[in-house]
Amino acid sequence: MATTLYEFSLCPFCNKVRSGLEAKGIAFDSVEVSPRSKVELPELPEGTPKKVPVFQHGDDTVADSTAILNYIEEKIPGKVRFHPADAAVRKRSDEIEDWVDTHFIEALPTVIYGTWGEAAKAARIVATNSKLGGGQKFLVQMAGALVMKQISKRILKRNDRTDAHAWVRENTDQFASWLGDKEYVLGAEPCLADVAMHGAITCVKEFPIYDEIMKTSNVGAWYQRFDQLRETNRA
Ligand SMILES: N[C@@H](CCC(=O)N[C@@H](CS)C(=O)NCC(=O)O)C(=O)O
Repeated sequence: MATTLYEFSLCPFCNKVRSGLEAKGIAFDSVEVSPRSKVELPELPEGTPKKVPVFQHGDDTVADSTAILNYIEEKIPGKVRFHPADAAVRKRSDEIEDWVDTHFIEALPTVIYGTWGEAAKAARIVATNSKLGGGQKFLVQMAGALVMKQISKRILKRNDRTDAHAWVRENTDQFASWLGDKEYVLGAEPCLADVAMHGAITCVKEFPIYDEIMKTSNVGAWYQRFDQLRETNRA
């Protein structure tokens, strides 16, 4: 059965789904979507916003990273299960997954596009992954860096923040305090909250903030542990 993830390389929500699929050992095709036109997207259920990630499995088309991860868990569970059997633990896993979406990911654009160096790097990654010709690629890089830097500024202002890196470090410390000395955030087994946080961090792997996150000792060790699981099970 055809299984396809439609994504942007620098989208944390897409990286969440990718981390889940890889850790479960599910084979899938990846389609990089053009950021403006999004022409590559398949037909979406009525009323669904034209955003990535979109996941197709046979005749099913699912949008929204959380809905996709829940769909995969139920329909194609693969080698590891991420829904805790205990209802209270499951509820906490969903809460932390939601915190990753609304707090951790909210801050990420400011450390991907916040400085000229970061914005130029992000624009380069986007242009490299797109199917544009050389001249167009250059233009996209320049215009992209400019627009992205403005977006980053707006996010900082909206959240009453001035130091992007300190904000992400604070969020990382929050996750670190939930993790404590456990192997995964809610115990010995990984859950959807671990998948979400692993995906979000993977999104910034090419950027300076990644090393800062890895220096938060229990988070660094936890990230490597999940990465190992992903490498072992990857299809
Ligand atoms: N709640 C959605 C958010 C998805 C989302 O915001 N995707 C962004 C990329 S990171 C997007 O497609 N933006 C394009 C647009 O809004 O035009 C999820 O969890 O998947």
